Amino acid sequence: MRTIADFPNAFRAQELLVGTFVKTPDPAVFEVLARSPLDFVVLDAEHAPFDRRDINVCVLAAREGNLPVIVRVPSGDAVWLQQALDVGASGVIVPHVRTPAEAQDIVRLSHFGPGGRGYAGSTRAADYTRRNIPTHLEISAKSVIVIAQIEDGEAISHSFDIAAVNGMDGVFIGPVDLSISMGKTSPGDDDVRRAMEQVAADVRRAKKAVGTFVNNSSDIDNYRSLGLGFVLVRSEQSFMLGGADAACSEIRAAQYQR
Ligand code: 3PY
Ligand code: MG
Repeated sequence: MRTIADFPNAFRAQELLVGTFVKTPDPAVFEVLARSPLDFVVLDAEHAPFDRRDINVCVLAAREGNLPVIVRVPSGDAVWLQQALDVGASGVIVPHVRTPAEAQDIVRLSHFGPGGRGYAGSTRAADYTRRNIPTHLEISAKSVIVIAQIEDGEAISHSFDIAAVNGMDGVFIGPVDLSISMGKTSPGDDDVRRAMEQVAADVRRAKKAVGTFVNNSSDIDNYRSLGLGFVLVRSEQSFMLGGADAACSEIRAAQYQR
C-alpha cells in the first residue's frame, strides 16, 4: 500500500504497484478502497460518468484516506488535464495516444511551464494559496505522474518514441482496444500478445514504467515477460460482482437448507 507522498518515486522506480479502476462516481467507493491494500486507483472519467464535481469530491475522498488517484481523462485536452490535477490527483492517464507529438503535448499540458498547464494558487493542489508559486511549481514538477495509453495498432511502432518523451512517466497498454484495433476479439490472440510484448519491450528500453489491465492471476502469469511495473486489476464493479458470485456459489454449494 502506497501513500500519496511516496507514489511518484515508487512509480518512476518501477516498483510493482497494484491499482484498480473505479467506475462509480461516488466518494464512498474511494473511502472504502483507501482501506484496502491497493497502492492506487484510477478514476475512470473516460468510460464512466464522472463530471467535474464528481472528480473533485472523489479525489477529495481518496486524499482523505491517503490513497493516490490517477484520473483517466477522456482525452488529452488541456481542460481535462488541468481539472484533474488542480483538484489534487496524483497524475493523469490519457487514452489512445498514437504519436510522440501527442505525447509531448500531454506532458507539456500536464506541467507548469511555457505553453503548459494554467496556474492558479487557489486550487486544492496548491493547498488553497498556502503554497507559494515556486513551491507549487517545484512540488508539481516532482510529483505529477503522466501516463500515455497505447491501445491502437498505429501506435505500436511509435511506442519507444512515445515512452521516451521527456516527462512521460509510463505507458499503459490497453489490451482490449488494442485487440479490437488489430481486428481481433481477444487479448489472448497471438498477434495481440506479440504486439503487447513489443510495446512493453520498447517502453522498458525507454526506461519507463509499463502497465496493463489484468483480470486474475493467470493473466499475470501470461504477462510475466512484459516486465510490468504497474498493474490495474479489475474494477470496483468487478469486485462487487465477483464477491456476489462467490458468496452465492458458496451458499449454494453448501446446499443450505432452512
Ligand atoms: C483497454 O483495454 O482498451 C483499456 O482501455 C483498459 O482499460
Ligand atoms: Mg481502452
